[in-house]
Amino acid sequence: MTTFTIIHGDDVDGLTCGAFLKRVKGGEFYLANYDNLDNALEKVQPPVDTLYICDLNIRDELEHELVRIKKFANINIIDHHQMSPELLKRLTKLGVKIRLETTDCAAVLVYDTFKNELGREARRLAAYAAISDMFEEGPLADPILGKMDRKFAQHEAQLLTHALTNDQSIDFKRRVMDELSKYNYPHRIEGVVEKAIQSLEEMTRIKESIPDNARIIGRVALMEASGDNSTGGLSNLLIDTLGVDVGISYKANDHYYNMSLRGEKDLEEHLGDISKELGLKYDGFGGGHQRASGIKVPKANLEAILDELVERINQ
Ligand SMILES: [Mn+2]
Repeated sequence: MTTFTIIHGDDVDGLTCGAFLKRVKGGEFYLANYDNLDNALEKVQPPVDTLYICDLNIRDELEHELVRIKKFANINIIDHHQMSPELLKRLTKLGVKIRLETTDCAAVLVYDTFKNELGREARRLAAYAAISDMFEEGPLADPILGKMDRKFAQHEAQLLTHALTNDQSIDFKRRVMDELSKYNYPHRIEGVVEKAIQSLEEMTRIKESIPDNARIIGRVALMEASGDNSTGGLSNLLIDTLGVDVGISYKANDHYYNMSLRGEKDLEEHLGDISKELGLKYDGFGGGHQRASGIKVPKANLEAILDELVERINQ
């Protein structure tokens, strides 16, 4: 069997999916993100006969690649991002095996799928992913965390979260995935503690820069991310620092802007749905969860989509 696995390589949830699949399936791993999933899928060629895709938003535009791959490989999708119901139906009919539950993080779903092979120790890693992805209340995550030393798990999880915020290099992400696949403790993975502290310091500096650089319009704050700063992190800090309901940050990348939207805990609007709709309307794409989503649009459309997002959320 030749297995190829594509995971969301940017965060703890995705890397934990990779760590689990490395243990139970082995094979080759591609650490992708929402932006380059199309490139990742193009890499899947014979003799690969089994493909796993985890923690990545499967968009309608990727369907043709899955149709191509299905001719020579079994496809398994384990995910917690919303997929359009029509696409879900078509892929299922094509024979793609899909486990999609939006109530838990992806690594908890992978854990649940392979728990017999993974063993009890894997629960600890599943907990890190749930904590880091903020899916602790998930119906599968909740009983896992219920028997755990909660603070111990939380601290280990957030060391990983912050270390990955600080270092998004492919070498570091692969190392984290490999060490997690050996069930190592995050604080024992070389560099994790130091990188986590650097990330806290960086977050502090960003918070200090927000009052002079953000625009507040009603319930929304907007700010451009600079340097290597992640847009998701900045959006959270906009809410944290300014007390708005929604933080939106954006960053130029070639001919596009990548945007991250984050919402406060009790937000009623569904940012993933709004992102999907407006992403398409402005010649890009978007999607995600209720309180955390992303959009990619051509550079020229930034102001227009920001205006409409602000208007939509403030209406
Ligand atoms: Mn996730």
